[in-house]
Parts: sequence; structure tokens; C-alpha cells
Amino acid sequence: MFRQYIVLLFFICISLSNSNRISLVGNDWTITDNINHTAQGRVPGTVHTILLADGQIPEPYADYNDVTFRYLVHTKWVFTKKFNLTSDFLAYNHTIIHLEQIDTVSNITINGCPVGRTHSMFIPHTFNIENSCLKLENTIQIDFDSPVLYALQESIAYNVTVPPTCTPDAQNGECHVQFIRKEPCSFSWDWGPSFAPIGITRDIYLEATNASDITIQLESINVASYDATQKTWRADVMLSSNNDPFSSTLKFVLENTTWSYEAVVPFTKNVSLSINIPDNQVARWWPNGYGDQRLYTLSISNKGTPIGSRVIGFRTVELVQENYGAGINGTSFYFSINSKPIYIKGSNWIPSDSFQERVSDEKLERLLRSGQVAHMNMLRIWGGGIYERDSFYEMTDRLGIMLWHDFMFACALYPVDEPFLNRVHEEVIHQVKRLQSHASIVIWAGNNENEAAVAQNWYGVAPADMNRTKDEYRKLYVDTVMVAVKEMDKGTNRPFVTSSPSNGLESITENYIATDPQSSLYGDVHFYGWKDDSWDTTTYPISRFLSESGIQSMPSLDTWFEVTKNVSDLSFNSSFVLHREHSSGQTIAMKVHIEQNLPLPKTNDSLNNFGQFIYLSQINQAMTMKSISDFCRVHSSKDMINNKTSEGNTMGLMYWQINDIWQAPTWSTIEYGLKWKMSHYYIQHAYAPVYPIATLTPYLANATDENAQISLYIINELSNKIRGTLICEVRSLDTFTPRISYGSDVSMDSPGTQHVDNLPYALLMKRANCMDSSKCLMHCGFNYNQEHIGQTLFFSQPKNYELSNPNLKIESFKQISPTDFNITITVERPALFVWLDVSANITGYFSRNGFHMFEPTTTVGFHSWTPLTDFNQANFDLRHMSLFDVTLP
Ligand code: BMA
Repeated sequence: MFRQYIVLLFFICISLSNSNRISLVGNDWTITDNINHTAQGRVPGTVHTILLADGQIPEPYADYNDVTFRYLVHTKWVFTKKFNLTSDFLAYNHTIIHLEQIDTVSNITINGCPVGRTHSMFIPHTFNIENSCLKLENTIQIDFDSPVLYALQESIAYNVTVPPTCTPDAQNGECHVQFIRKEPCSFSWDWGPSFAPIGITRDIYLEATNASDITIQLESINVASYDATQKTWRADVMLSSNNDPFSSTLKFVLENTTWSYEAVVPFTKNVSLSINIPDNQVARWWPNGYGDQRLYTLSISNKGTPIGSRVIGFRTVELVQENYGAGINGTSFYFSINSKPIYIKGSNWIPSDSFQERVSDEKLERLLRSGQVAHMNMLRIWGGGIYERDSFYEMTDRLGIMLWHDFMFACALYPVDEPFLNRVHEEVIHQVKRLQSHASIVIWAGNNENEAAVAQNWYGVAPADMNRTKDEYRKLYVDTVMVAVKEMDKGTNRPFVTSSPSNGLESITENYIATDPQSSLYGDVHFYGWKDDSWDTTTYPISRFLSESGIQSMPSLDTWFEVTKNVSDLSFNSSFVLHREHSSGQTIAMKVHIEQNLPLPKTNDSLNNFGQFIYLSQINQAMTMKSISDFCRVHSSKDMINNKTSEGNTMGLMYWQINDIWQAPTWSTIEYGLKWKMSHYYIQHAYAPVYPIATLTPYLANATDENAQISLYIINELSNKIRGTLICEVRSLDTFTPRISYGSDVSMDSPGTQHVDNLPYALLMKRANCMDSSKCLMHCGFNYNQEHIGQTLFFSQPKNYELSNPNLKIESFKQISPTDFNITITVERPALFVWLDVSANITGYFSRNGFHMFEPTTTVGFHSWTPLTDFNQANFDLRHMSLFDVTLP
């Protein structure tokens, strides 16, 4: 039912605008900097991609081109296009130009008439064009400012310094990015280059109407809240018209249900109304792993003429932050979807390319499906990137990947003058309106790490300026961003936090800047432990929710060869590799971690040596990710809250980061070209819905330590009962026969964590005749409901094990369907970290990888993203290795 609407002003017959649209997209734009380059090219496009297509510059991602071609964005650019209009088009009396996205600061003229100025890539721009300016033959001219110089000028014009003024040297970046509403990481980041693109990046068109036409636009639909008593969903609908006041009879239809509703709506500027949809008409939308993702189209029409529609889903979202009761400090921080507490398994998402016009929907889909098949239920759209295109959110709705959506502010203080705040207000209103129909977006967050930056004074603000800095923080994120979000997103179905990390409600009680926004007893935490041994979880905080954590690794040799043909560039410490390492100290840290845990390459062949380092860095990252995930999952249960420290009940991990923006050493688990790193396979395993965990306490205890114990747990997220047997074997690497084996029946009637047993370590090792922990390890297998999942626990760092040649061989490689292949592998003795790889031309993923073999033969699947006909094994270039290979000279 509608909320009550009173008077109907007057009825007029609405002809839904007979408009005329002329697209300005095309290959016939001319761009020039009036100095070095003039080229013809395609819009949507940017300076770099147009010059590349025209053969004037090489691939910007290759070699040192990120710095060589920096001059391209230090200057002004002019984009022009000639276009014709018909006399019919010119007969309309009102014409606009619409730019869905322009990057960023520009001045637009048509036939010399001023049309408008743009300052933000985060809002679309619509400008009126004077009728007298248009002719049969026209020229549009867009004069772009250099984003780099614009940011500099704005920073100079601003009355105080806003830190950080520049990026760290290692990033080869640009300065003052907070002064321009443009993808923050386009000025460089600690995993990405600085290209600061200039151009028209989405649709651009002219549209003509007659001023007397009445148009009704659907602005947004939001499934705002659920009334459990009435059993109805409240959907908030926003409409607008250019020509009110008037009234209209609108019909709302929820397609594929019997529900529809008709009502007379009086229009006076924007119209907001709420409709109630009975729960019995719809099925719920569930996150990946918890049920189906049912989506419905809600269509609105006016006397049979469609106005618009949105695809919506029905789910409730609660961010539960409640006290635990006497003796336990802090509050919980977890998502409850449709009243079901959900442990979050996810990652952080960054832009997939510096040039969005070369990111295909297919690429986005493959990345998101790589998350979905790795059992992820949430991604965080990180605040240093972009608001993604519409199709991205359609995919996350469909795949059940919930989104934690930051607004685009990251790792900086920001200006707060009126024009800037007005731009931010407009941006937030626009983005929330555009995106709020999507069931997958379950939380908004004001910024990335800026509460922590203020609270912990990351940028060395003088004490005298601290109060002003705090006030400015609140002015931007509370009075501007939050107020705008709440103006648009009115229900209870999408919580808002001002920052990530924050202490949630506790941050609010501390006036939005908590003393320690990284407290492990409240809200979410970002933690990077690269200074310690990252395999050792005792170095991690036990937080309520870990929204960032991870470690770097190197991408594959295939990926390096995409950006350099110079083999001398390919070594761990080459100037080229170090040039691509944007976080100083991380290459050394990677090396230190590898040395702590793994054998070092012995080969003198430098390329082979680098290939092995890459493999080791990926093992290091994979083992780190597994450690972090296991640690969070073990502590997820409320029963694991430590009475002394109040820590525990970790209800999610979103590791840093799933995707890459270019080819470089980074924290990603998927390479730029979509190849999964070993860590992605480990995450897929560690995020399994039913999962055995084995831990040794103290970490890597001595075999004779009488106090040491092995704890065994089963985590179950399935709502059906599980019945199974957990068999754990103490093994050595010289034989397939286990030394001793321990079995336990497990039965779980509901989701949760079952602590299966504690095994006395010294006794176990004695019985296994394993007096040196580096001679043995434990391998467990959990068989339940016809499924099997394994788990390996090292008793010592892998570098301490004596490795002998397992004679790893590919026994057979068969195609079983257009997209799927089976590979049979044999070994003569146990093998650690078995790694399979295929040619760079084949994109897809193995059913597992980086695994250990404790049996003579095993079969691994390979799934190709595209169907492959004329299968030829040679084209695959199937490669394999295990840890033993690193020990070879
Ligand atoms: C966090 C993120 C990013 C950064 C990452 C790795 O702080 O929010 O800013 O890229 O760590 O350093």
C-alpha cells in the first residue's frame, strides 16, 4: 500500500517523451595535446588507450612505461568530434548532453558555445545545450585539464596543507590526489601504477525533447526493510519528472509473481513513495553457500507505457553489535542475513585495470566467479578505487557475493571546503541511488582507514591542528557522507559504518573517532603481520572481524613475460622487479619469510632461480592465507571467547586482496591475467563450508614437549546434519604408509564448530617413533556425507624436512567435456606443494593446486573458462613441480 497521498492536483495525459537520442560514442574522435601527439580514436577511451591503438605509444603496462609516459597526463588534452544532426532533431526545443562518466576535469563546448564544466569522475554529467548552438554540422570539443596539475593547483589554492601531500617514493606516484574526485589509486598505490588517465570513460550522447513533453524517470528502488509482524517488505521507490505538478496512475508489477499494485501518484519534483510487498509472494535472496539468489524484476508503468524497472532481491541485513554479558568486554560485530548469522569469507576488491575501458564484463565475471567457487560470500569494494559499472553489481547479485561498499576515500585527509563537500554530497546521492536496488550490497562504509589515520595521527598533524582535523573528519564522513546515505537509503536493511576499520557503534560513542579504531574487541580490524613469521598465528590479533590482512607474492613467470622481454629483468632483486614493488620493504619481507620457512633455490640458472623464488613466494603467501583463515575460523565461535582478554568470536575474514590492477608483486591471490596464484587455491580450500582444522600449540613445539597438544576441530556451515569420520595420520615423507593413525566419529546436527579432540603431542610423536618433529607431519582426512576434505599440519618448517625425489609425473591428461579436463599424476614417494601450471593462453583453474601427495596417484581437474575444441595437449604446455625441485642444483 502507498503511504497516504492527499490531493491530486490535476490529471493530464502523459505522453512518455518522444525523445531523440544521438550517440557520440565512436572511433572518430580526435585527441591532441597540441605538443607531441594528435590521434584519432575511440570514445569511450582515454589518452593512453587511444594513443596505444593508434600506434603512438607502446603498451603502457610494459617495461618502465608507467614512468616513461608520465608526461601524457602532465598536460592539457583536447578531445573533438564532428557530428551531424537532422532537421528533425533540431526541431526539438530542448537538448541535453549526457556523459555517464568523464575522467575528470574538463570544459565542454559545442560549436564554440559553453556547455559545462566537469570535476568528478564519480557522478554523471547532464548539461543543457542552447538551441541556437546546434546546427546540421557540429563540433564538440572537450578540453581536459591535467588531473595532476589540477590537484596541485587545488592544493595550493586551499588555505592549509592536507596530508599526505604525495605518495611514498616507492610508488612512483603523483601528489595531492585527495583534491580531485577521481579514482584515488590512479595516482598510484602500494600495489599499482600511476597513470592518472584522462578521457571519456562511459557512454556519451545528446538527447532532444520538447519542453511540453512530460517525462517520468525511475530514479531508484530499494528494498528498505522487512516488517516481521505484517510479513511485508517495504520497497522505497523514487521517481522524478521534468514537468510537474501533475498526477499519474502508475502500475507496479513484480514479475513472475501474482503481485501488482496500482495507484495515483501526484508529482511535485522528486516523488518518494513506499510500497509494501507481501512476503508470501517472494523467496529470499541468500549469500553464496546459504541458498539461492532469487531475484525479481519490479516494473513500473504508466497506462501501459513502461517507465522503468529494477532487479531486486529480498533479504534482511543486520550488523549485530551487542554486549556479551558480564565479564566480557566489547561487542560482537557480525552480519546476520535473513536472521541467520553468517561467518564472512571474503576478500578486498580493487580496480581490475588502470584503464577501465579495457576491462571486459567477461573479465569481471571470471574474477567474481573465481571468488564464488572459492566459497566467498563477501567482497569489499575498497575505498581507494572506483564505484564499479552496473553489470558488476548485477553479477554479484546473481553470484550471491555480498558487498561491503566503501565510498571512495582512502588513506588521506581530505579538503572540506564547500565546493568539495557539495561534490561529495552529489556523488553519494548519485551512487546510492544508482546502486541501492542491488541485494548484494549489504553495508556502506564512509572511507578506508581514515578514522585510524586521524586517531593514530598517521600523517604527523601538529597537536595544535588536531581538533580541527578531527572536526573536519566528522564534517566529511558524518555530516556529509553519512547524512547523504541516510537521506537516500532509509530502511533498516543496509547498515552504515563511517570507516573501515572502525569500532562500529563504539566509534560513534567516541564521537566517530575512537581512541583505537583497531581494537580487537569492537568492529573490524586491518592487520598486516609481515614483520613477524606470518605462518605463526600467535602473531595475529584475535579480532571480532578481520576486514584486511594478507601478504605479498610474486606473479608467475608467464605474467612477467607479458611486461618484459628482457630476461635480465627477471630476478628477485632486479631493478625492474623492484620498480614494480610499490611497497618498500615487502620484497625483503617476502625473502625473509621464505628463508624462515622454505628451502632456498640452489640453481645457478637465473631464470630458473627466479621461477623457483616465485613458486616459493606463492607457497609463502598460500600458507600465510591458510594460517590467517584457519585462525579466524577457529575463533569464530562465541565459545572461543577468552574470559581473560574478551577476545574471540571472529565472524569474518576479508583478506587483502583478490585481484590485481597490473603485473607486479602484490597481495593479490589472482594475477592480472586471471591466473590463480597458489594462495587462491589455498583460500578455496580454507573457505570450504565443512572444514577440519588441526593446530599444534605451542606453534612448532618440540617433539618431546609434554605440554604441547594438537587440537582438532570441525567447522560446519551447512544447515543439514553431517555425519563423518576424521582420520588423522602421523606421516613421514619417505613412505606412503602412515606411522600411526587416529580416528574419531563426528556428528553435527547444526552449523557451528566442534572441538573434536586434543591429542597429547609428545605421546603421539613417541608412538609414531618420531623424536624429531622435522621427520613427521600430520595429515587428516574428514569423510562426511559422501564428501572428503583433507588437512595437513606441519610439525616443523618445510625447509627442515629431508626431501627426496618423488618422481612426479603426469600419467594422463584427458578432456572430459568442452571445458573440463582430468589430469592423473603419479609419484613414487610423498611430495609437498605439488604445483601445476598451464600455458598463459589457456585461462581457467585446477580443481586443486599446491597440494601434498601422500598417495602414489591422484587426479586433478582443470576447468577452462572457455570451451576448447581441437584439444591438443601440447598447446596446454602443462607444467609441474614440487618442493623437491627447489633443492636441485
Ligand atoms: C591497506 C589497504 C590498502 C593497501 C593495503 C596493503 O591498508 O587499505 O590501502 O593497499 O593495506 O598495504
